[in-house]
Amino acid sequence: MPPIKRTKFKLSSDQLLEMFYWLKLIRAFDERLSILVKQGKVRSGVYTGIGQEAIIIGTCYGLRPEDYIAPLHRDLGSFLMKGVEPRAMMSQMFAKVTGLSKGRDSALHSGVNELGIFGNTSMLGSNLPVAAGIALTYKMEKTDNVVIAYFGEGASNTGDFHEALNFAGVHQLPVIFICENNQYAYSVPLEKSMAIDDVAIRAEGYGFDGVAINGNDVLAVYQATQGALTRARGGNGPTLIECKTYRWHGHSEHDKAFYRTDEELAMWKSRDPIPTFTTYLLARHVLDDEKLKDVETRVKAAIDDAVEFAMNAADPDPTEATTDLYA
Ligand SMILES: Cc1ncc(C[n+]2csc(CCOP(=O)(O)OP(=O)(O)O)c2C)c(N)n1
Repeated sequence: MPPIKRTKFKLSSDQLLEMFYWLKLIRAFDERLSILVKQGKVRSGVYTGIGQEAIIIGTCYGLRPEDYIAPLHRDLGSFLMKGVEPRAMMSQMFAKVTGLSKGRDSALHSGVNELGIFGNTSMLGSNLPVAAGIALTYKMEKTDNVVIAYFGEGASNTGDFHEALNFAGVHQLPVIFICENNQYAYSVPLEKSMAIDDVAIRAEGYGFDGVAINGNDVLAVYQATQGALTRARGGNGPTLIECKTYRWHGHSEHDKAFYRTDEELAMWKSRDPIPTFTTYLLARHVLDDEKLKDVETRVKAAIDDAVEFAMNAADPDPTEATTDLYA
């Protein structure tokens, strides 16, 4: 088969390789974090998204700097794709002065306004009305920027979720709701928290489209997101995309996840987004052994550098604990 010039998704070989780099980088970032937690070196609570990375690549790839994202605790990779350097992100996990919040929070609640990243709070689902609010601003300012808001299937049972979708539907706002349906809300399996199979159908109740897709397929997520972006930028309102996926680790790194079976985990590991995308790229001659090695070398260098930098960075100065506060 000759090398492809462009896929049906209008992605060039270089762009596909770039997506592959992000996929490998985000997996490596979380895997290293998990090891650092076990070594007792990280001060933050750590919530990895290992197994769910395709959602981040497919939704963040090609976003504009002006587009806002409202990520979840599990979406550290979206910070990287939106432009946060691995050094700063790792420093954040080490609560160092070089981190996003200069060592002031538990790593999960930082945002970066200049990069279009809204810092989430611990109240799950509460980022969604804020995302709708940012989208309202974009509509009022008559820009064609878009907001991408992430939430778990657990959060889709909160009032905030329903208020946000209703408001976005009524006002036809440029927001894309991305459900990371990883089958469990902490230890609660899907069937014990919802009487329906698909979160996606909830969109219909608010007057816009919802679609359920394979969240472990980078290009399926990308394709669905591109359609939603086109609609949102064209003034045609919100979309809900439910990405079916699975988190390989516990809810957090301190959760051993005894509530699920080894067989279930093994089944989902067989749907790992990395080999799926690797096979696709190899079969189309976008990737070969040399390029694969190059990506892996660059990823390892970036993570090693970030860890080294963060570990050697300064702790926050206690006398500055109240600077940057405002009321
Ligand atoms: C409003 C709210 N209720 C309860 C909690 C406690 N809590 C923390 S994580 C979690 C599970 C979240 O599951 P889900 O929304 O599916 O996201 P996931 O962690 O699976 O990505 C819960 C219930 C919370 N943080 N916020």
